[in-house]
Amino acid sequence: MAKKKARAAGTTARASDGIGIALIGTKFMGRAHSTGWAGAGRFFDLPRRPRLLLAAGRDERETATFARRWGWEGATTDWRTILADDAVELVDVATPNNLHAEMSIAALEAGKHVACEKPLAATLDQARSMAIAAKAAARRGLRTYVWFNYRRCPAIAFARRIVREGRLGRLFHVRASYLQDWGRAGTPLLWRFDAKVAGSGAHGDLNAHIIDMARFVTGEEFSEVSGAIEKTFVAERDLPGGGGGAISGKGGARSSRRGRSTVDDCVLFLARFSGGAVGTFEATRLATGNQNRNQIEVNGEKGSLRFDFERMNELLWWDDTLPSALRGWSRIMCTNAGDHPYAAAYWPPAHLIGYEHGFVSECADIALDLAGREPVAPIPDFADAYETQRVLEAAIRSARERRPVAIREVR
Ligand code: NAI
Ligand code: SOE
Repeated sequence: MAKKKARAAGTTARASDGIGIALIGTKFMGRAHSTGWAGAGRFFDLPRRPRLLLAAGRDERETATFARRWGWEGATTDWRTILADDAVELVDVATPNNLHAEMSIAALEAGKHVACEKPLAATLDQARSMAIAAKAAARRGLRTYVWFNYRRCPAIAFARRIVREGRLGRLFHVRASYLQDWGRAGTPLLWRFDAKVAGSGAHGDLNAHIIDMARFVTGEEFSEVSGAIEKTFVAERDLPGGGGGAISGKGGARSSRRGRSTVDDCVLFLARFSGGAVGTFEATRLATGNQNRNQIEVNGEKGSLRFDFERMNELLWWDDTLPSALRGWSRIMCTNAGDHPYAAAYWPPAHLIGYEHGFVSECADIALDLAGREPVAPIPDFADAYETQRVLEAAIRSARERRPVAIREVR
């Protein structure tokens, strides 16, 4: 069935039908990206709308059901099928981290643009090979994108604008943490706890986001990482008995057997930035009571910014240039069309947006970029995400070798 459906999609598509997208991976991110591709052409005025051509998964019935429900024209259980389909212009990689390199490089070699999930790869070597392949493919006009979706929260894109306008002045501190608590002992040994598949635990999963956010908001690069701690608290977990793709393992049966977790539960580190600021970073899956608290605060000589994804529509702002009697944290609702990035595409002021809108905005930005137009906020390509991967690697070296690691050491 797989090959037949793929061919059918390929022979009927024309360029005017839209940007032909094929998705690999049909669970959490598969759903988020499907929402994004479908919503982009509705909320945004795009030169060419994405066309949801093919979804690739592993289980035939499940993938076909997913494709029908989430609006894909065809389904396949062999992701390589999509590489030969001329109607597919962009391959969207939403599979576990160890598959990103193989799938993305194959897609680039087949002449497709690629949008790959974060972290760029499970290992620095894989990430480097992706950056090299992307550079070669760029000479053939191919584009790469990485799904660091929090850049597309209006509050985060607005924070970047405020820093670029010089409203914070010289930057002193970046304080970032990504706190989750689903990694408690009762959670089974999902792929996220297997170093061969995930590369690392909370580190690549969550620090990757806040490293990217810090680079994006400040416009500065990391120059050194030090004082890192890598810790695994839950060394053994029940093996999943099949099913259950959610990060919590919900819905999955358990086996009575246990296996070893080979990843960190948390990684903390200190950082220095190219512009002179210093930073602290923390990623954990065991911050009991914090379910998805992705936070960043930046302190400068003229003011400060604070963001917490659990209140994603808001940016907190302290203006230190005001008379002292008037100073205080202002809560800016980042929903005003004309004032705040992306807001014009959605609802009237204070009619809030949610998690999925970050993906809609990212898909719209990709469509704009493919049409040669300026995205609302810059999208990281493989070269950019490789810089984030180097910082991840530096932190691990700092933790294991108990020393400061200059980013220039990590190539
Ligand atoms: P998941 O476990 O929910 O789904 C993974 C999907 O990949 C499943 O559909 C599975 O069948 C498929 N898959 C695995 N091996 C495959 C193969 N050989 N061929 C075809 N399909 C295959 O995982 P989730 O949460 O969707 O994560 C996927 C990626 O997205 C990871 O890299 C993760 O780090 C990233 N992610 C990013 C998020 C973000 O905020 N940008 C949020 C959640 C995940
Ligand atoms: C699980 O920790 C997870 O889904 C990550 O994989 C995502 O990148 C993060 O945005 C939300 O949490």
